[in-house]
Amino acid sequence: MATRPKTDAPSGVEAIKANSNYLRGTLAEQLHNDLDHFDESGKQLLKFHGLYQQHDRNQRKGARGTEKTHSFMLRTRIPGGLLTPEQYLVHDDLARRYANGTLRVTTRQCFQFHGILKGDLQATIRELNEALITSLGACGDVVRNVACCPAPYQDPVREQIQRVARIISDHLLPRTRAYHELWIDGEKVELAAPAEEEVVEPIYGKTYLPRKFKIAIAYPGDNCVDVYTQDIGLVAVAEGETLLGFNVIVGGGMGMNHTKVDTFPRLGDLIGFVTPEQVLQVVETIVTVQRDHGNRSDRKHARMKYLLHEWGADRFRTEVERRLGWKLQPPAPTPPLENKLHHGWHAQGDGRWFLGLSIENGRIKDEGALRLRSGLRAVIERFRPGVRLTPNQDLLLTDITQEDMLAVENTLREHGIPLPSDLSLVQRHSLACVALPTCGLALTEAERALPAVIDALEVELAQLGLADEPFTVRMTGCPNGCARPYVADLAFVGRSADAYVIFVGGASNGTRLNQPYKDLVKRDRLVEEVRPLLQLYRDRRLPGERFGDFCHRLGVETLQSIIAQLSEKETSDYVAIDAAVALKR
Ligand code: SRM
Ligand code: SF4
Repeated sequence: MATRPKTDAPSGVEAIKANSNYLRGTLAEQLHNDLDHFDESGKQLLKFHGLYQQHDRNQRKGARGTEKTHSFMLRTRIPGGLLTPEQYLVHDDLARRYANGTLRVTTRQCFQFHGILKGDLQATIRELNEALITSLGACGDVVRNVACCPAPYQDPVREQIQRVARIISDHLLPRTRAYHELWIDGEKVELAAPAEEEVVEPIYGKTYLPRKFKIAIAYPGDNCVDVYTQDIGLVAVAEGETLLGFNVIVGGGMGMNHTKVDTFPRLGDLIGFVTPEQVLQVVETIVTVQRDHGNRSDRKHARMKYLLHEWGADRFRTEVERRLGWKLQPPAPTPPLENKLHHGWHAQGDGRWFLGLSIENGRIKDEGALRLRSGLRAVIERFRPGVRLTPNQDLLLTDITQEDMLAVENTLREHGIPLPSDLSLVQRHSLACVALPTCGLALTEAERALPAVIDALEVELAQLGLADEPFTVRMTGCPNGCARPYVADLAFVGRSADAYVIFVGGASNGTRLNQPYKDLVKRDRLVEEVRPLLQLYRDRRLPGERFGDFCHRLGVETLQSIIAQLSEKETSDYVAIDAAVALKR
């Protein structure tokens, strides 16, 4: 696969950034006019402030010819997903007062509000700022929220990597005063790096980065952050309680387009090892390589993964080392990775406990008997636990004393909130992106569709005796890959009008991409199409083999031909296919 050649003409977004006077543009004027929305260049600049201009796509269908009503998605930036109880409660309050009454945990450990009206933006952001929460750089062509394993075990290595996540995130925040001028009237926010007198943006420059840029840190052996899917993935290397440093992985990314073969998901390349003292300098240097060499003319090829694809890891490493003036050490050995959910009760190691809750597709809301938002609020108001958001769209309640454990459980149950042990493994290991009705890029449903698909899968898995087999199931409403579907054991990726591509063969621990198995499958046939694969897996897997590993071992073509043979014969007699399976051992 070749990436498209660069042309010299910068994309339209580059001009908007260049002419914006460091993310100001005419946002201040537009914020106070009578319209419910911003113009095109305003829309682009708002992203850097953590805002997306949206409209309810459900309503558009019913109201052809009438003017769209605009509202805004606001994403807060929460390095490593760590929040105080007070910060959680501020989010909860604002969701009720200014947004649509829900909070959305994202796959990068942030919160999103949906449905904020233009007139309420300033008040919302100002109140977040008072709680020391920023939305600056949560979206836009900059380094986004830095993800990191959030589990609160009392372990100096975990504490250090969580600190490193915050340091990197804060260091790479845009330094323009535009955010504060616009939303907070010039007041100071403690999280922001100090403004530079001579150079407004010493790292980014006037045009920031060619595209969004993502960084995540994995704890040794724990890949809950999907470290290979990031622009920069750092895998902590430790000896006992000492953090030795990080293996550095570069050039991962998920986004693609179904019809453009020169766009593709990619896993990052391991290029070396750095010590804790070196890590910030190395990360900043990698960011500057992408700043200077990333494609600024074609936004479909502007992510750093395409630079890695074009240059190869050796040339990329050489350029990083040239800028550093010294060489990266060779990668250090690390334990095998696993995607840990951190669900259920765990002793923290300091006499207190944390409870990992499974939040279905990250949406915190009250609906029917499941009063998730009210229940979480009740627990957090009464017991004041720390709150940590996970990259699996879940939530950990931390620092709970042994005496309070039962009362916390009871409060949750009174609000109809299940504990992870009440849920099926397949539900707990599933993720869906937001998609309709708010995402402007969605081709199909995801968050609203996956629960019914999981219900049907649960029935199949129980019938097949596979209910205790953990595997990851991810659904997205388009191929951009916001729920990182291309590393899942099984994924459903939105294609067009209620039809999906089924992908199989990823690794649950995020170290291998899956492959398209079947195209254009209608939502109500997804589980039916997967059933024969699950049956084959049950009957012909190796001991301990995971579903994704099994599909990968056989390969998509073999799977397709086996399933075709089975359905032609309308029998589950495996004699004809066993030779093919045996060949793949
Ligand atoms: Fe994403 C765009 C939601 C994580 C790849 N993503 C969008 C937008 C902003 C739609 C848009 O551009 O108009 C979505 C907003 C929908 C809405 O209504 O809320 C959106 N992305 C999300 C979230 C909320 C999904 C979720 O359900 O949790 C995640 C927010 C993360 C955060 O807190 O920062 C989210 N997006 C991701 C991830 C996963 C990750 O970062 O670990 C990816 C794949 C990794 C990657 O970046 O390669 C991802 N989002 C994209 C892309 C494809 C980028 C590309 O390289 O092609 C787009 C489209 C784009 O940028 O043009 C996109
Ligand atoms: Fe929207 Fe596509 Fe991302 Fe889902 S994967 S949130 S549909 S951009």
